[in-house]
Amino acid sequence: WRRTHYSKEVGPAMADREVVIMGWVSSVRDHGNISFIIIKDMHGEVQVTAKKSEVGEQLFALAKEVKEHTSLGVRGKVRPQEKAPNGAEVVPAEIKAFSVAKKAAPFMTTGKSSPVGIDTRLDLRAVDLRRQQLGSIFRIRQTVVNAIREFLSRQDFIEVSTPKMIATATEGGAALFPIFYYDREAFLAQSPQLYKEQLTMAFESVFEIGPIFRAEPSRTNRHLSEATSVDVERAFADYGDVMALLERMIIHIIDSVKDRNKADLEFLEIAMPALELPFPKYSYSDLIDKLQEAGERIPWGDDISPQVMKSLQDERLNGFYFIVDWPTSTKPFYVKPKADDPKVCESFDLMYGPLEMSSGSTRINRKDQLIERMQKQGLKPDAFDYHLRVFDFGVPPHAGFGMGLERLLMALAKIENIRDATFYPRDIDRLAP
Ligand code: ATP
Ligand code: AMO
Repeated sequence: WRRTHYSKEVGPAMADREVVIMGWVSSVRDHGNISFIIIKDMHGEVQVTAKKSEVGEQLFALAKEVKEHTSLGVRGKVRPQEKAPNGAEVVPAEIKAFSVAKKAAPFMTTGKSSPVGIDTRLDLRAVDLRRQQLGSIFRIRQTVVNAIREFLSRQDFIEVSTPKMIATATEGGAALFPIFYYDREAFLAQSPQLYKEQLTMAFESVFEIGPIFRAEPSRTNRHLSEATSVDVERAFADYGDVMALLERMIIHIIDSVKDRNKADLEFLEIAMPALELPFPKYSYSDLIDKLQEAGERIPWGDDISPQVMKSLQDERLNGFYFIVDWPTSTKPFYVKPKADDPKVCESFDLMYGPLEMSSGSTRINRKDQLIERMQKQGLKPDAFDYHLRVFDFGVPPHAGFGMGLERLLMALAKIENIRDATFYPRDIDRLAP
């Protein structure tokens, strides 16, 4: 027994051919003397039609016993059938159940939305992931990841892997997960920041797609304790250069999804946003003025939360846009203050509506300035000796950004809860499955 065909290959053109298909049962419709079994495989669906008068008592009895989620193989003949997916069905000659579903799943895996809460689904995530909606979301994710790799590789970026077990914090505010590292305390990396910066010395242009770990105590729909970050860093560039790179990368991603995920977009009933370059840019200070005019009591120097952004009813703020030139005090120590106005720094956030997608900046590349910024932020330069020592050997001027892959997927696929943009979400309440 070997699979001879996938569901998508079973069409009217295959009439009278014998096939062996394999997959899992997504639905069974029993109409007395005829039973329809819909089998799903990685490419789609195929209908197996067992009519008592055609297949004989024994096989018919077996077909009637098949339960949703059972994984099975069917050998049979293809017959054109307008009412079936792809316009053909398989009349079974033999059915082999590889693994019988023991009981009904606590939720449906057909249909667009699930009637049960997300926690019930996540408790049985692998079954939940059989839903077509999530199938579409993760096929879009696949395109996004491939498009990023293509786009950056074409411009001679080197894909790197940096340590996830590290000795010191990099992202000020975001809390660390401590771990045991032999006889010492260590941490899970909040971002590849310092390593990607160092690697510009050797390779000039680098990127990484990998996990970041953040002990986020809040229960929100946009934070994960383990997220996937797309980190990009480039030598001899400033924040203007990497903003231009980031927006072209977003365009390439969107074009790729439009091109490669037509059926998924149709199923999800969504369209990719229409974009024009360059994306709008608003300075932090201008936005604070606007927010204050709109009645928000937000002082200059505070971070801007999505809740606050929602109070700005400005349609130019619906799609992608940059907020640039943040107060130096709101950003980590490695971000370069502006030479003519050091209260603000050469930094940006890429937003999609009220949601932050990415942040980036021009970095400090002089050792004395970096030490000074560490001290101002209450960090001990000694703890960063492993990092600071490379600055004696010609670290180039450089700039980069980090983009949350799940955040981007939320925006593009219109996902309400970030947990559905990742396979096995981690949050303050969830460490399993
Ligand atoms: P019911 O239980 O609704 O009275 P039935 O026992 O009379 O149905 P059929 O009329 O053969 O059985 O088919 C039941 C349903 O399945 C009908 O809605 C019919 O349109 C549909 N149907 C019949 N044959 C096929 C087929 N080969 N592929 C898909 N759908 C089919
Ligand atoms: P920042 O801390 O802004 O910047 O993170 C970059 C992007 O990562 C995503 N992100 C998250 N997504 C889901 N859950 C989380 N808990 C989470 N935390 C962050 C967001 C965010 O915009 N080193 C800098 C980047 C740089 O300057 O290159 C950094 O980490 O989309």
